[in-house]
Amino acid sequence: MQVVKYVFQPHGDERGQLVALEEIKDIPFKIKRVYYMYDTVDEKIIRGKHAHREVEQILVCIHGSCKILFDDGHEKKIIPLEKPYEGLYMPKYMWGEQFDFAPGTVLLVFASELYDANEYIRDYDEFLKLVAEKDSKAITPPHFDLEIKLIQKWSTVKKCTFPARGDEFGKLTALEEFKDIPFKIKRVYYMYDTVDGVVRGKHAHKSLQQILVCIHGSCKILLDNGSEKKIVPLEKPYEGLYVANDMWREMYDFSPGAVLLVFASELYDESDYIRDYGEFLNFVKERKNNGEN
Ligand code: T46
Repeated sequence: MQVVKYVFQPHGDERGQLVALEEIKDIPFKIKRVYYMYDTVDEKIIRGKHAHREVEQILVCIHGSCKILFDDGHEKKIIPLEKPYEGLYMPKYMWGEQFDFAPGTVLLVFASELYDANEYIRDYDEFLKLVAEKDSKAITPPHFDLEIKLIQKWSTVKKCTFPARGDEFGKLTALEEFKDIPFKIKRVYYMYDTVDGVVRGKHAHKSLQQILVCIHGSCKILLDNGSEKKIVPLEKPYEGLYVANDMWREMYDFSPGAVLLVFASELYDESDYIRDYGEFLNFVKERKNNGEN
C-alpha cells in the first residue's frame, strides 16, 4: 500500500495561478462528487476519524494548511498539506484524520463515489478487524511509500445555493454530479494568487457548461449573452453560478486571497473557446437563426 502525493502543474501567468484537474488524467478515478471544508473552528479540531469501504479520494488544501493522518492498521503517517497544487491520494481501507487547520483553510476533496453513509467504517476496532481479514488474503505485506508524482501536462445563468453542512467542527459543502451540479463533472479547476486589478476570462465557449464557486474570498462575474450584460457577485462558499456555453464571461474584482473553483462539463479543449468578441456575437446570432436559443 502506498500514500501517493501528487504535485499538479499550476498554469501561472501575469494574472495569477490556475490549477486544472481532469478525471482519469490528473485524478486517478472518475470524479462523482467534490466537497470542501471551510470555517473550521480552530486548530484543535480533528475531522475524519474513519475509513471507507468503497470511496477513493484526493485531498487538496486549496487555501491555508492542515495535516493528514494516514493509518493503514499497521503504521501511521502524518503528511502536511500546504500548497494548493499538491494532492494526497486516500485509498479505500485507510483510516484518515485531518487536523491542525490554519485559520481560513479550505480543504477540497475529490471523491470516486456519491455519498453513502453505509460505506463508512467509523469504529476503529472494526477497521482493524477488516484490515486483518484483508491482510490474511494479501500476498505482499502492506508498507508505506511516499511517492511524489509530478504531473507535467499538461444564456443560461443560474445562481444556486448549496447546502452548507455545519457542525461543531466547521462547515462542509458537498456537490454531487447530476444532483447539485447539473452535468457530469469531468474537470475541476481553481484560480488563486490572482493579481490585484486583473480581469480573467474574456471569452465564451461553444459547448462547455460550468458552475463557478468562490470558495474563499469574493469576486465578480460579468456575463454577456450578446444583447444584455449582467454582473453577479460571488462571495459565499455555498453559492454557485451556472454558466452555459454561449455566454461571454469576465471574472474580476478578486479580493485578496480569493479562490475561484470551477466545475466543468468537458475536458480542456482550446478549440471550444471563442476568444474574439465579434466572433462571439456571430456565434450567438447564428444560434438564434438556427432556432437553438
Ligand atoms: C472559463 C473561465 C471561468 C488548462 O491547461 N486547462 C484548463 O482546464 C484550464 C481552465 C486552463 N488551462 C490553461 C490554459 C492557459 O494556459 O491554463 C491557462 C490559463 O487559462 P485561461 O487563460 O483560459 O484562464 P481564464 O481564467 O481566462 O478562463 C478560465 C477558463 O479557461 C474558462 O473556461 O470559463 O475560467
